[in-house]
Amino acid sequence: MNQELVKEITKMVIGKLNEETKKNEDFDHSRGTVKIWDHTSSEKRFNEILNTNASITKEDDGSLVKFSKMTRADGKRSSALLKQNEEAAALETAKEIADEPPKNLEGVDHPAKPEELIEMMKHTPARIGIGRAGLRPKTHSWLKFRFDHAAAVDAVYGDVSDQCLNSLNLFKVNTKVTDKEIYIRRPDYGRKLSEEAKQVLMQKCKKSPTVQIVISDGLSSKAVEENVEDVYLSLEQSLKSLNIETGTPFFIEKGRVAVMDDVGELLKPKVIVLLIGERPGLVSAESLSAYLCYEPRIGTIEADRMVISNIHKGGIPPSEAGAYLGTVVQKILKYEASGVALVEKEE
Ligand code: B12
Repeated sequence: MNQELVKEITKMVIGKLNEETKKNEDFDHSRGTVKIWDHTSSEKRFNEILNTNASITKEDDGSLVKFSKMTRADGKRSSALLKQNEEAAALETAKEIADEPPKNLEGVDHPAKPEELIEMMKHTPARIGIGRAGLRPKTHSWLKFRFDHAAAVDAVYGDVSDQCLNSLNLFKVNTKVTDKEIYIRRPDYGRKLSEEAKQVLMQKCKKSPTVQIVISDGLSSKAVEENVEDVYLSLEQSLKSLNIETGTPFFIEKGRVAVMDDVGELLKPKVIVLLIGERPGLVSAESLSAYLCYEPRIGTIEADRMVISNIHKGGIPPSEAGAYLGTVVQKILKYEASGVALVEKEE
């Protein structure tokens, strides 16, 4: 995203948050102050259904799945090209199917209460109101399910590209994990930096910064690829505008949340913000979380961490999340606490 745009959005969000803080001074705190984002991305789609499909009739043009034609310039199909093209075609077809808007009320042939069903569907991206064909799911929902499942597997097993890391000037260090299978079976290894990583961090990073930003692939490299640039740039901007100093950012490959304790022990920051890929679900495989902690050290308890989750284009918009995170850091610094301890001090 354009740097100027990130700056503008950050300014707007911080301004809005400050206004809301002022408004909230008279707020009934027994009702809680957590702001809930509108995280259902399906609303637009359902408004479209409501506007264009008031009669809710079954509409099936019966057309077959289309495969794009792929031939070499000379009209022949080499086996390598064939394989490559078939893979590309399969991916394209899968994408077409997954993106194809549903033709009727998600396949429910005779909904008893269509308005109520639409109302429910508006509130969740979950697979409700998808109908069935006899005992089985309909082809569209089955293919969409397979597509989303494959995206989740790819997100876990994929790697964050060097291009993505270079664009943010991040260098990479490792945990004690050697490969993805071990990463999945041994979360404890992902919570520890490798000996080499410790040396590199000691050489390259600023010591005792106020805020240390760390990025890790965690359980979704796709989440990092898709969102980290916007979150990172707006967070950086937000901290700058709040006059909060930051350390040297870096990327930890195959990390878990609690790896921040090792980083804290080594670099001694006041606050760590760890941007890490969330375990993918079947609604989104590209959701990023920000875990925060005041003075994380070996032995930090989970209750002292906090998380802002669901950062992606269908959830908390990445630029807004970055700006918001800056204000959370400000609060952590003010109370010198995070997690449950922060809530207790605030009361
Ligand atoms: C998996 C998961 C869990 C697992 C974690 C086990 C594991 N090893 O993975 C279990 C079942 C233990 C769990 C427990 C809880 N969870 Co949980 N969890 C998730 C989930 C589905 C994915 C998290 C993830 O991928 N993290 C990234 C990977 C790389 O992290 P990891 O290092 O492998 O595992 C660590 C984190 O998952 C972290 N963690 C997990 N949940 C929470 C919640 C909080 C508040 C914190 C600080 C940390 C934390 O603890 C793990 C061990 O260090 C998210 C949903 C989401 N959209 O993110 C909810 C989610 C993060 N959890 C949530 C909650 C509320 C909790 C609990 C407080 C529930 C409870 N009342 O007990 C506890 C707190 C646990 C803690 N560590 O303090 C909420 C947080 C809401 C918020 N913004 O504060 C989320 C967003 C779910 C939701 N939509 O409500 N959780």
